[in-house]
Amino acid sequence: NNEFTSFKNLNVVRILQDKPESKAAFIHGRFEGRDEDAVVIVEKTPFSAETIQQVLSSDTTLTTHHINDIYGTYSGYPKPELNDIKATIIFPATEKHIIKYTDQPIHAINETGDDYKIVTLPYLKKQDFHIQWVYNILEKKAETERVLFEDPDPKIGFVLLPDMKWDKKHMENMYMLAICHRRDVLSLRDLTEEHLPMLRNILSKGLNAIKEAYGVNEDQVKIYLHYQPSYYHLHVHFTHLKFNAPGSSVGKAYLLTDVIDNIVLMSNYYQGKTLTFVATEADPLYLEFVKARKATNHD
Ligand code: M7G
Repeated sequence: NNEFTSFKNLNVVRILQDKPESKAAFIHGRFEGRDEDAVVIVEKTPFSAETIQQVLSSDTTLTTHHINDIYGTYSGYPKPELNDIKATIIFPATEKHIIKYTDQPIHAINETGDDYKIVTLPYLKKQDFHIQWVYNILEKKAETERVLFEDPDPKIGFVLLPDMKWDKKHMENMYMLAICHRRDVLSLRDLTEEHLPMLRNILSKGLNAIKEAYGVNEDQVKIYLHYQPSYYHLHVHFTHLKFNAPGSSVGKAYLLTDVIDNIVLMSNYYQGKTLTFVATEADPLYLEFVKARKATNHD
């Protein structure tokens, strides 16, 4: 069983990353009596219109840090139920998960179309990327009640549901995920004009569903693909424009509208284009590139 009701018996092995700016911590832990590793992510949740009034009430006690003229700073202790955190538990976690969440030096890699064929694709083929969770969603074995919209067409259809990064409480961090039904598209690199109907379908029906359900207008949604993704089954991220989601930055996020335009102009654009991605030093794909670059330098 991998559902937990508390952090009872969790021993912290190592803090993988502590990110004060996003008020989050990433922990490698082990549950007593269990052999496998766990990755635990804890984040302080944002304020919302409903909770702010309760936080700013007589139930919140204050202790003073400093007072100088008209300026005062305090620590505040609201009622425990207002101090909720968002916790993500990955259990059992693989070595890859631990690497993914460990703070490390990062490097940019310029992957040409040939690099993809010679280095990346062979590496992907020998990996197990743990996309069972994706198939569980597509086959309605998990998160069924969370699905917001589905187009069941096997060629151009997709499932739209909240990303696990979103708590669904705060519209301004809205984060939805569209997962296509096709299983033969690994990533952005595979896309050609053959996929245009699917991409346009995801764009228009995804935006519609989000507008209807959450009242977020299409000009307030950022829609993009990641390269490299963590999971090699094509999916599209829909986030609130105001939200600086992790991984929404240049060098990782490719706007869906740009992707469609580029393919319209040139069907094999993404097979030829040099794509720059950022990898951590311990990422096995980064190590494959180091090896490959060394080999060509010695030729
Ligand atoms: P990605 O671009 O492959 O990788 O996106 P990233 O994690 O580097 O962004 C995969 C997306 O799927 C991420 O935004 C994850 O938060 C999300 N995700 C991962 N898992 C395992 C789940 C899950 O089990 N359920 C849902 N709903 N989302 C998930």
